Amino acid sequence: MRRTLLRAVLTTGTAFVSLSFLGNPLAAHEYRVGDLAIDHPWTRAVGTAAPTAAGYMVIRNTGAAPDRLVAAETPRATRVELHEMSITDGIMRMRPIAGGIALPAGGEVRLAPGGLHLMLIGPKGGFEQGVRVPTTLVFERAGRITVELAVEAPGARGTGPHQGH
Ligand SMILES: [Cu+2]
Repeated sequence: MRRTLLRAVLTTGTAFVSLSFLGNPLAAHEYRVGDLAIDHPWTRAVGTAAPTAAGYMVIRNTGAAPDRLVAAETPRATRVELHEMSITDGIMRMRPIAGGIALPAGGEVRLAPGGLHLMLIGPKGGFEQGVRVPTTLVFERAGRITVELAVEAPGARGTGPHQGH
């Protein structure tokens, strides 16, 4: 009886893992490290000649202390910078954020098109829609975690705040 139950649990676990890899790349995926929850990291498909690609996600700090995203890296790009977009004299520009991206205690920070983002400089080999790009995030307090950026369509704008939950 107990053995059967254990087998059922194991089978269910295996099925879940398989689905998360074979399933819709648009499906939400979430990671936790320390007090941080990282929701649906994603990027857009780019060709092999693309000079850059951008990474987006929502980071929730469920803890009582502020944290900070200080760096990111991936084997699939030459380097990763943390960028913000701003409109100066009617022109949209992006620039590296000095000191990283602040994550206030109890707050939610959205990296999204038109705002904060990871800038992957020199993506290697292009990103094909449907694959995933492993990317390591480095936080001041919570430490490091490797997430997978889901590669979405070239024109993807991202999902709404709670779509897919
Ligand atoms: Cu940028």
